[in-house]
Amino acid sequence: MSASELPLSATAPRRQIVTLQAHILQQQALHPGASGDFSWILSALSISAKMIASQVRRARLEDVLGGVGNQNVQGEQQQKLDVIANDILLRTLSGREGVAIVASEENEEPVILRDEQTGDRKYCVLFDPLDGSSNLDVCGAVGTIFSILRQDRRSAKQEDSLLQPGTQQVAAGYVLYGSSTVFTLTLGKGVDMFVLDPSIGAFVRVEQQMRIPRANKSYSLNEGNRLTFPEGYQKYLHWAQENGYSSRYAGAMVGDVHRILLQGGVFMYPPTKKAPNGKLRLMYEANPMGMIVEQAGGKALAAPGQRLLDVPPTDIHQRTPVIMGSPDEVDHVIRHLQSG
Ligand code: AHM
Ligand code: MG
Repeated sequence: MSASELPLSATAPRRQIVTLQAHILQQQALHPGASGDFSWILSALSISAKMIASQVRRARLEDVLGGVGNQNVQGEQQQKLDVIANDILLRTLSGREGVAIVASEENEEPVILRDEQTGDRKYCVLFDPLDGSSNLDVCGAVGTIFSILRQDRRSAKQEDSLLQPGTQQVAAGYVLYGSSTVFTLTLGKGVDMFVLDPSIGAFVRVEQQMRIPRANKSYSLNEGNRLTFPEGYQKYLHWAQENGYSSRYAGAMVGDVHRILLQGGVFMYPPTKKAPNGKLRLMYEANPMGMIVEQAGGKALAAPGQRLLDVPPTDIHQRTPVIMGSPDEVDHVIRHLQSG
């Protein structure tokens, strides 16, 4: 049978099958001098994601839902799976030579893994092990968020090396444990998305160089706090409701920002009476998600004229207001804040 006689499906070019592992090796090949340290860190994050996904799926069967009875450093109730996910990430990352420091939303102090002051500069990995964990008890979306910085040897204390603005991130990403497990990654040159194929145990690339829609009439914030938002946000909500906007809020930033990346809209966590600086954490949530959104062509701000990635960190657990998403939708919010 000649090629012209084959059915179209047998000859038409199909999308290549590229796993996350292959993608990481392809990226490493673009840097011929690379030691491979960075690739090993990404592979630790991918293994952690598979382990956490499996724990999340089995949570009710294994009776690991609910709180552990402790509060974390943020004064919030720790869920059992917060602790399990944190432990998985600490254990996989601590085995990687390239990691100098890890910092977690769940730990008061960063963990210094390697203290050498000579040799190659290593990396710092910051993460929120299980974002939105209160959704677990109701099978709602939860996720892991991570940010990778280069160690800054000029800092007097090792842990001060973590206090770099979001513009210094060399990579960031999130894993969404939803109806499928999604791994979204930026290495500073666009955003790629992978979905876990449970039958082969590998993340397979489903999107390359993603672009966020320019606009979509959809906003995402906890409207229950509306009466304590600064006036500009209230004006925005009034305007949005008069103009036919929809409201969507998952209660997990990973779920909300994932939807906005694919369908457009704006995600916000404004200052409130209870949380005057906002609730979300700059280093573990705002910066990595902000980098993803910007790399996909969106905008990420803390306030009018204040790009999130430029906010100078003074404390690894500091909080910030967040406005991120489609460029036109973020502009609408900012316009109202400026007039507020
Ligand atoms: P967590 O990291 O302790 O789970 O909290 C962060 C989460 C975000 O994912 C989500 O957007 C927000 O907190 C929800 O908070 P609220 O219940 O105040 O709307
Ligand atoms: Mg969180």
